[in-house]
Amino acid sequence: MTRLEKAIVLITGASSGIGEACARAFADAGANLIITARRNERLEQLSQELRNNHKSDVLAIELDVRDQQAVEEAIPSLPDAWKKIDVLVNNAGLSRGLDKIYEGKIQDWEEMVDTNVKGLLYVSRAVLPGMVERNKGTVINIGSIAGREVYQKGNVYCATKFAVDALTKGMRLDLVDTQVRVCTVDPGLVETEFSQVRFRGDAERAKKVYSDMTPLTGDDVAEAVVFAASRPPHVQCAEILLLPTDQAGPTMVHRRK
Ligand code: NDP
Ligand code: 8X3
Repeated sequence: MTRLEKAIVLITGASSGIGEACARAFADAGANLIITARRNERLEQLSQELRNNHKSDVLAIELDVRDQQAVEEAIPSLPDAWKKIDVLVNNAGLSRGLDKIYEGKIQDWEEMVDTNVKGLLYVSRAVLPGMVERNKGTVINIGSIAGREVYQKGNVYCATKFAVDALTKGMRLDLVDTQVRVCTVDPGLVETEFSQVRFRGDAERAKKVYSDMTPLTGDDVAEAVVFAASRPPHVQCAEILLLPTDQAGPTMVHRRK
């Protein structure tokens, strides 16, 4: 029996990378999962796998976190058995482009701000009142080392992750008189689809980001997320900065060639 046995865990962006790994790790810990993302066919595949390999109940919901109305409708219309969310993992996020700020594409900026900042806010606004009412719950925001230090051409992506850091701290302050806990897990380089999305499918350029070093995997991050969520109720794991051993800062990476 783990502390997460039968807990209801909602993960945004569970169709890939860190979110998908979190779904497996929480299922391993005996939790029931609400997995959300835009690519529904991937969610369905993951649901099948989790139901087959674990004892978890799984609810897959196609949800674009940028769509305020859809988020506002999705949470209250959860089936009764799924309404009492114990853990929210605000993971959905992306980067687009790596450009000097005076050459950046406005559309890329909009997409990052809408997803990483506004999407996190919409989901949190919909889920937190229930946690406050029950005086119980854990919110885990996936920040980044990019939310602690800015790197060249990272400008707007870094700004969105600095915003996640501010929102995490703001949530913790506003919830201090409740038993709701707020945590940020801030990874360094994790090899997922992140760089493919950033470089719009340029697989070669994406691969180079992790070349000649050993990056984190989604599973490494998921382990930290589950650790944070499974502390005893009086323990609030506020921040985890998780770096590859080969990394000491956003651009300080030891490459073996
Ligand atoms: P992936 O690209 O592998 O996964 C991103 C996930 O976010 C996908 O499941 C995607 O699902 C989802 N997503 C993107 N946009 C939306 C949207 N509008 N609505 C709902 N879901 C969305 O990347 P990672 O797993 O690496 O990224 C996960 C988080 O980790 C992000 O917040 C990222 O900023 C952060 N991070 C990543 C690091 C890395 O090096 N990889 C390091 C530090 C932090 P779909 O497209 O199906 O909607
Ligand atoms: C993702 C990590 O350094 O590629 O947040 O921006 S980095």
